[in-house]
Amino acid sequence: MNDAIREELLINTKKWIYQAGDNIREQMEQAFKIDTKSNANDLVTDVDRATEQFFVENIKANYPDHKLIGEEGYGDKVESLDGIVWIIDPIDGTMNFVHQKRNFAISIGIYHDGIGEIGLIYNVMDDVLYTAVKGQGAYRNDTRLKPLNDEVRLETSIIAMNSIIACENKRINEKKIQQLIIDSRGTRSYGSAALEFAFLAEGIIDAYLTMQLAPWDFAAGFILVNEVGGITVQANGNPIDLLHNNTILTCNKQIYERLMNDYIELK
Ligand code: 2AM
Ligand code: CA
Ligand code: CA
Ligand code: CA
Repeated sequence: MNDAIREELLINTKKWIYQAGDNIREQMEQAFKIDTKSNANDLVTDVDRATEQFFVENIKANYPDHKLIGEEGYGDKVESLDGIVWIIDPIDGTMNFVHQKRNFAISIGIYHDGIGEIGLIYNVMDDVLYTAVKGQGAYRNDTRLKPLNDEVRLETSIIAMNSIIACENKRINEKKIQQLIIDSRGTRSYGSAALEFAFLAEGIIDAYLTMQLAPWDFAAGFILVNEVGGITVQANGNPIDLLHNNTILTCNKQIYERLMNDYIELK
């Protein structure tokens, strides 16, 4: 992808994200419909759907040859990462959107032949836009993010995780996760994977571990974290797969080996 195309994509995507943010804030003031998906706690609203449709319409009108994967299904059936592929989560953190009216984000990753080119995560209620362009660094609004702190140790780290993985389960050794909770400085659970990636890139947390994310949850965050020198893998250490659900560990490189060797043991 050449610089001019990348620049134009970035400008348009930022514009649409800010418009979508305005729309979401407006729709929040009115009654909106809440449905459930895979289970009673898996929520989706009319605002999720309308926001994804807004992006699909704009992208298709401007870039008819681009492909689009979106959580709510208004995109294409994408089976390969050839060409330009947009991976969109219209509202990441729908439970927060419904219950808290804050702590949710729009997440957009743009890939070219499988390479992450542009990642945008917009914290809608805080009006904070995280931006990353491959090889050009990452930003929080207009402020460039620093490379991740190379002095951090596990003992001084804040680890984000879904607390359910510390309970008895079939997938990960929960005893070692309990030890991680004890050994690290503290743990957090923000309820928006995109924001957890963004907070890692910002350096306000040091790792995020979770047992199931979909491509739209991590497509933008992966690019953002890359640009500040962080590492993102599946929890078994394999490279992430942008076409399927993944376990995810994204972290500061300084604590990667410790986390892998001492705390993360998949069953
Ligand atoms: P969502 O709000 O877009 O659904 C909550 O811990 C995080 O996990 C959110 O980013 C949420 O995204 C995501 N999430 C919720 N249910 C999920 C599922 N069944 N598979 C993968 N990710 C999920
Ligand atoms: Ca969802
Ligand atoms: Ca999501
Ligand atoms: Ca979502």
